[in-house]
Amino acid sequence: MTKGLPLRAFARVVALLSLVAGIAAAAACVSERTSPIIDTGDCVVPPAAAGTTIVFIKHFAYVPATVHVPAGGSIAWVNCETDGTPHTASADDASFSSGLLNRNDVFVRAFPTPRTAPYHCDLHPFMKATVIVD
Ligand SMILES: [Cu+2]
Repeated sequence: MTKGLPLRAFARVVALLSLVAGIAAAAACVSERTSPIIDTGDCVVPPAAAGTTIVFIKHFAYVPATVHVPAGGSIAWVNCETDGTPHTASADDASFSSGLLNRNDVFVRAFPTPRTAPYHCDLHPFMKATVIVD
């Protein structure tokens, strides 16, 4: 008779644990969906940027100004200007160019081999930064 109670208690603990696990999994799922909201200016990073190194474009600057990426990795540039100012990310040697990026637009580029790639904004030539592929 006394055996039944601990078993029931155990079952209740297991049920509670799986409920907690379920809530945690659901929360992780939600946070994955909402994590694209970046606190610096509420910039939205779209799914295309998943798994990349991100460079934000904000206040007429690339952040970070010098970005390192391992060979074979990709960089995603995201325009985070709250006033909608468009920018580009254009290699000084013309090996890549994003074209016009409006707010929340993303440009993803893979960098297969080690190199140093200075780049700039076609619209604002004072905006300069560098990609270093390690
Ligand atoms: Cu610009």
